[in-house]
Amino acid sequence: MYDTICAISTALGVGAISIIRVSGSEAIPAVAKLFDGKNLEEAASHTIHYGHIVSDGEVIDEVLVSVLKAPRTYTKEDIVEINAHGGIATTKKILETLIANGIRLAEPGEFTKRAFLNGRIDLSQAEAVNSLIKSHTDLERKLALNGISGKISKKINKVRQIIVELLANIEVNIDFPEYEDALEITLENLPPKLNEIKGELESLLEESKIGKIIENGIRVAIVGRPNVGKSSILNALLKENKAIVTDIAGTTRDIVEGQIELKGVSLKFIDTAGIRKTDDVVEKIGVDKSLEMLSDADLVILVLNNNEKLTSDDEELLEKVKEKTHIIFINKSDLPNKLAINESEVVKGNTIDLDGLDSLKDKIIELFDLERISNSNLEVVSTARETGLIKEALNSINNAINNVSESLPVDMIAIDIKKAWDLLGEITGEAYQDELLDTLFSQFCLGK
Ligand SMILES: Nc1nc2c(ncn2[C@@H]2O[C@H](COP(=O)(O)OP(=O)(O)O)[C@@H](O)[C@H]2O)c(=O)[nH]1
Ligand SMILES: [Mg+2]
Repeated sequence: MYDTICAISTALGVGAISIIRVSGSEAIPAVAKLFDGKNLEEAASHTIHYGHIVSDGEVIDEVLVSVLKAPRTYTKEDIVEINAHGGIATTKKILETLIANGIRLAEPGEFTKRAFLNGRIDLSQAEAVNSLIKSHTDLERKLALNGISGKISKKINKVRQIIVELLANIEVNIDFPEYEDALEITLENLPPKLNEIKGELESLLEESKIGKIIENGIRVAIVGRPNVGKSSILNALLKENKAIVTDIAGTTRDIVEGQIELKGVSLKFIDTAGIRKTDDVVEKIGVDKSLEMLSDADLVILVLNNNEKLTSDDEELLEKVKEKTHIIFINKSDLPNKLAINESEVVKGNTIDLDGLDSLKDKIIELFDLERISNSNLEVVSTARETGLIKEALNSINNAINNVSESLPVDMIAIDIKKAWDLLGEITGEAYQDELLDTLFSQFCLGK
């Protein structure tokens, strides 16, 4: 059905082994022509063979070749995988030889795209494959694996099933009014059914917050006036000297970042330049950048100095962080207290004897409910595409509910219900547009 494609499936660099993957009806004969071992065209499926890749009489490498025949393969097509010595030169040479022999270089994600188009996995599962490859934390890995196994698709399909049964009933009422066994859908019995669907969608969205946090991690901006100890706090949290610490105000001018895991969730800390009113052009750029980081962050840690009176810069910052999820950290608790503020929720500590840093982490765990996240079964929607579609479906169901209260005819109300059904179908790829596939798979690695 499709042409035969090839790509390097392992990362291109110095390593023990590289795998060059070929998929399509020409995969086996094409590699057989270049292989001096067993005649691959006669090899049984799911077998592996020792030999050399030879081109124009020249041995290119000593290899192991796997033969995987359709349909029990990743793409549901014939697949040949050449296990070559790693490194750039050999790997590229084998790929070039395949291309010279008429096999087309695959596009990013094209193998997985074929797995989808040939019906082996749905779109939600395909997306999870990409998430798995890109995962950094163990929770991300588990979340993605649940997606690949189809557990998320199953949840979506369950809601679609409820919707389609309702739609079928409405259709029967309209098309066969004389058919008396079918439950008549009326403005009276529609609301409970619509509310059931609404509830299912809302709980998918609620759970997806867990998925979003695991996939994206939490961006934490550490902000405050110069010299309050922001960089010292970053270093203490990361347990390394990443940011430069001096007693000269304005030392941090660029953004310094570092990542740790808390309850399995990735926290990205961003140390920022001290925020204060300044006429220095360069410092001003740093300050503006800090303000930008403050507004983009999922969490803001505002650092104050225990050893100084509150300044007008501090007061402005206290006002600014109110719009954000934030923690106030009063640093330099080892020095005499001169600071007076009437905020109830603060964490106090210092970076000299690392006091208060555990309380700071506990506060983050509490604010983002990380305990619940790390104990979740991780069978949740996580990608922005899927979440967006569920939100749209929920809007349609809410429209339908409004239309019931305005006593619109049932067949009019059915239009929105059908729309929700279609939107959920886009998640699994029941319905899709070519551009969607192009954008989605272009985010994949080459060779996957
Ligand atoms: N006594 C005391 N000094 C600190 C503490 N944290 C940082 N400092 C000092 O305060 C100065 C400014 O620290 P730095 O981390 O560069 O502050 P930043 O400008 O907010 O990034 C440095 O001399 C640090 O050694 C602390 O908890 N106690
Ligand atoms: Mg600093």
